[in-house]
Amino acid sequence: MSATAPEIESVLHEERSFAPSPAFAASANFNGERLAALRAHAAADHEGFWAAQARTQLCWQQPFGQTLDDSHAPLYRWFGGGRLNASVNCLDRHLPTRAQDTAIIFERDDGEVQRWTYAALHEEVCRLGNALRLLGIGKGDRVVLYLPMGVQAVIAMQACARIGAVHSAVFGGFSAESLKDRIEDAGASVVITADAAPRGGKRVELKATVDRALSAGCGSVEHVLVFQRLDGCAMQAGRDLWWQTLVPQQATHCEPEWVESEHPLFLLYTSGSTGKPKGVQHSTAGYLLGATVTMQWVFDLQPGDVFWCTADIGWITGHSYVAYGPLANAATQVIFEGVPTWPDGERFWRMIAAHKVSIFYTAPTAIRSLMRLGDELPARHDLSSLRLLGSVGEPINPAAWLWYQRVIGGGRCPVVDTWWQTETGAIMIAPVPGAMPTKPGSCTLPLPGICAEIVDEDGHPLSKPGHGGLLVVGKPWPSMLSTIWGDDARYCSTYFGRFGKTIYVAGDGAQRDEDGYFWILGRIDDVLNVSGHRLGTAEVESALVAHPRVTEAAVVGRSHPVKGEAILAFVVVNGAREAAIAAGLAQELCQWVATQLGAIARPDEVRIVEQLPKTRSGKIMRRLLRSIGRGEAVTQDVSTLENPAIIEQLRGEPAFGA
Ligand code: 6R9
Repeated sequence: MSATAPEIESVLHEERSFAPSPAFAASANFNGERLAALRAHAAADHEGFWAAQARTQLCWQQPFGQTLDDSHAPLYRWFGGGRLNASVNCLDRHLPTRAQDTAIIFERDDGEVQRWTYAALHEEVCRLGNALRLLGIGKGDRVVLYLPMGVQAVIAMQACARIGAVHSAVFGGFSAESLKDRIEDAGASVVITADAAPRGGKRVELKATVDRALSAGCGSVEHVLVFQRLDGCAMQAGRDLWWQTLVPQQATHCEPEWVESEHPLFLLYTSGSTGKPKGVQHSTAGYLLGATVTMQWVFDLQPGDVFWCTADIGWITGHSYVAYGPLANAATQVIFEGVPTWPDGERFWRMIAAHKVSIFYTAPTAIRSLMRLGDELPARHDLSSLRLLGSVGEPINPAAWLWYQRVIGGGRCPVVDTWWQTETGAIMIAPVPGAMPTKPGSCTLPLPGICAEIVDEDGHPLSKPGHGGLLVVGKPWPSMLSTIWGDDARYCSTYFGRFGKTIYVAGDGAQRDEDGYFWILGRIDDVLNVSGHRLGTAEVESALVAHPRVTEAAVVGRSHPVKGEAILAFVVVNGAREAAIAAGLAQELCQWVATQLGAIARPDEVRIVEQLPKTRSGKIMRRLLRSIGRGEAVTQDVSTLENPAIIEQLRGEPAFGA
């Protein structure tokens, strides 16, 4: 593996560093000293550290005996002998002191606001738990959730956890075909859905999609429970039941099912670099521990905070930082049904002001799309309740980070860039904000008890700053996936097949700077090799979006007879697209990147397009772009594409640029 070209280091090594403001640091959960003590404990005694966290942060029906069983590594087993219930940890344990505290402030698409106390949430979870038991669901049975973003999704997850059932949430934007594959792989006996959902003023059909999935297979499904959110839908007698009929009839006491630590809490399907989506399986104890402690470490959660994570419940971020983490900590959180740009681009800012949100966690794609609307929109709202901002899901370019910090955070809120994955269960590399400086574009340092490292192609640690390599985790951690549902062999080969059974390979490239801070370069398959130089697509994209005319960019490699790989960039510009093309902006951008990063990074081609192809979770579909760039047929599953019509434009444009 060659070192990163020296020209690139200047951009990767952002010079700017932001210490927490004295006001933030003064009242933060962690100062430098406390964090150092935590790190020292974890470094000296990895298992003892996690055992202490598990004892103090979770409530157990039966304490665990063995902290970590590694006798079947990499099938690690945490907290053996212990028994607990996730829903008791998220609800019951708060009732003696916090029953009337607000758990959820739910804002619907149309602006209506509902408030749920911990007592009310507990009641509804118990009722639904009893309803599911009535339908024959018990410990270990799988329940697929195909629900809109909302309180019912959280209630459904908590109810499954309460009775020991394994939920598997499928994002509402997935097609009937994708839904069917997931239901079948999980062998689910019940599907919980809604008739339809409003989103950005439009209507999203859900039950009709479930009907199509079930008519194509899914023999395991016995019942479909339907929450009526809008005006109803067709129901199949004997199979389909209304939530509003069945659930209110149930008792508000529901005896929790005490489960072993490793009992699966949920499955979440995620796409890998090959083949069909994998059912990532998470445990009850270890997963819940990760979601619980990271709320305190990374989000500095404190009494009185109003936390808002904008992720949909269909993604891992919506599991750890909507359904479990905030509730396990007795927090008050905002849940939003709609989209950031409807009815206008002020929706997020208006909501932060209205609900006095103090901790806000969103994705770079949302930040960039709101940034392009201008500073005046957020300026119209009182954002002074904010004290911390978070980012997740993809590398955040320094320009977006700085805008977020300055315009949304008013310069006083730390920005925590959080690196983690569906598989890791909880945040892994991120600042502990009161205790250390942040740098725009860096997720900073691994959290205590997380042994993230960077290694070369042979697995040797890369200790020198500025050398790109593979991001790995050298020791197991509690919230790691237990396995891939029904496929231990695939689990072992996907994550532990490269450097032996103790090294988890994340699939991302990264490098460290002089302070040891981590800079994520993107997925390994997104790292380009141009003339023997390693170039992260993120670096080139960051350079492109630093140009005043560019609002978004996606970079892919395509094979080149001399250089090995050449760079193809797709960009979205502000202002009229046609005029930009006519004015030669594509050529200008090629030169711009060369100036910013060095000649080696000069794109061979820049295509100015109206939109980038994205999944509904906002991730750019790079594999699709690569196929297009190479002129190959599009063979990828495009069912999650938000804007399928864009393919023609991406493919059909004549070449511009150098
Ligand atoms: C939580 C989540 C995981 C992949 C991961 C990486 C990218 C996530 C990031 C980031 C740079 C960050 N990613 N957070 N890259 N900086 N702060 O998004 O899980 O959907 O499984 O995606 O997302 O490439 O490998 P998931």
